[in-house]
Amino acid sequence: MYSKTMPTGFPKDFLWGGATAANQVEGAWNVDGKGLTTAEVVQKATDRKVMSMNEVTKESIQEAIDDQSDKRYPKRRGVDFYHHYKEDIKLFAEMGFKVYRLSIAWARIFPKGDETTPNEAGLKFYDDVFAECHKYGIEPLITISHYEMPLILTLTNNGWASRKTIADFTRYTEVLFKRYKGVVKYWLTFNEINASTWGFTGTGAVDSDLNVHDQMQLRYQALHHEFVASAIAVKQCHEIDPEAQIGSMLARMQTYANTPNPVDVRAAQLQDQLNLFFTDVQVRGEYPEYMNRYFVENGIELEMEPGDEQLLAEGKVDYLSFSYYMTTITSATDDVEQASGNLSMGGKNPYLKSSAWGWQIDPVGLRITLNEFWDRYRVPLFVVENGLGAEDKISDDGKIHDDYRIDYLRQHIEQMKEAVKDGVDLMGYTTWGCIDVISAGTSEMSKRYGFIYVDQDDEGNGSLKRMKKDSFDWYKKVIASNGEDLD
Ligand code: BGP
Repeated sequence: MYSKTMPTGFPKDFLWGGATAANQVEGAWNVDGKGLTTAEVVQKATDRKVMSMNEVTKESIQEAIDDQSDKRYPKRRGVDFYHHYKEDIKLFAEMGFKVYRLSIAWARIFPKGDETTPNEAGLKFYDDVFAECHKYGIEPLITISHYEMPLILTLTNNGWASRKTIADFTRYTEVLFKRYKGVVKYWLTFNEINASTWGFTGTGAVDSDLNVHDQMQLRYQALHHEFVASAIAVKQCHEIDPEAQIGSMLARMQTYANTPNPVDVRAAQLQDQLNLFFTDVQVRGEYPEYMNRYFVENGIELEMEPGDEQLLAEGKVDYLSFSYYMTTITSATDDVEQASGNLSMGGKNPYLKSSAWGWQIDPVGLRITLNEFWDRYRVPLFVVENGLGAEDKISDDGKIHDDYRIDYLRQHIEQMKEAVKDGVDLMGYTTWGCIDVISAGTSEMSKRYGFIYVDQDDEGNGSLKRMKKDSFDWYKKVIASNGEDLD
């Protein structure tokens, strides 16, 4: 008699919560010893459909260094979580969060990136934040580098382009694992590590003066340094705090073939491989063969040192986390109308609606991705970003009726539950931007994701007052029912 049964819902210890990132939420960009970061030299986009997060030059960086205001650099102000964290975490607790994903600003701990002793005021701030989380039984899930690094590492090493940055990063991670041993149970090394193929925000390297080939050569070399740094961090974490779990984090770019024509299906398979390359390295511990062909055909020659491959094999992550927002279409020919999406372009899907920023909404795609990841990697999975960016308006009754966000989240939670019934080992779900934050791609405030509205506009005007949206009480119900009551 086959005794295995089908799960009927989320596991009882499912980690419900929400996510933010230091560079988008904290503000306090120049207090308590913190150094300037790469996120704080990026300006707000002039067109909301065009990402500004990678648009930097050596000149624009110098201009930003000389500018001591936050007027043109919204990520310097965030939503002032630095001074509001007790109020914000209390609100997360009111929703019933089991986990809160946040990132540590590397430049609060090592303001210049190359110091040998950390900045105590920075460590103390996160001591206090984690204590506030534990006060409510909320587990912190920490992203060690979320789209930022000390700017000095760009100026001296050109970010991850230089192998020297590995030592700076692993000195930082060792301090974190020792300081927060027994306090932080869940770690992630790099946010959306595949974003390094898109440029500055992932690599911390200025490559605007290079041609496309040289840009990709630099970015894949930078990625190799990040892979090695991540593997060393995984080993450090296992040695310093064996009770903790450390994962990788990918921006999932689920794509479909434009037609059943096998050439389109093959084109989509290659696009999928180019997205899974990162998780293949960090979960399986080695470079996949299909990348050998890709590197040869694109003239990319990676420099590796003896021992690097051994390190990758020893530094495999414990779980795989990812962001999921949208899906795209891939065609072998380029006659497909392009859609705009989370940091990357792709074809338009006639079966899907899009957000106001052109992101194609595809809940079933999340079930597809979860099944594919579980089949491929056999490690626990964690959806650490999912949400709908929208221009929330305060209605005449003074409330924010974000039914559109409830619908988006409900549909994605339904598909996660289907994936759990399919047998996928899913650890948890942290919605992106559980409180309104500055957008990563465009540095807008008006692209809101939160259950909690923050009174601030794109120019930084506002009281920063926090206000519950309709989705706040809805999500509270979802968590209280462990994902059963989604109405
Ligand atoms: C992901 C980032 C998050 C978050 C999210 C939404 O790429 O990891 O930091 O910002 O995208 O993107 P955006 O803020 O551009 O709408």
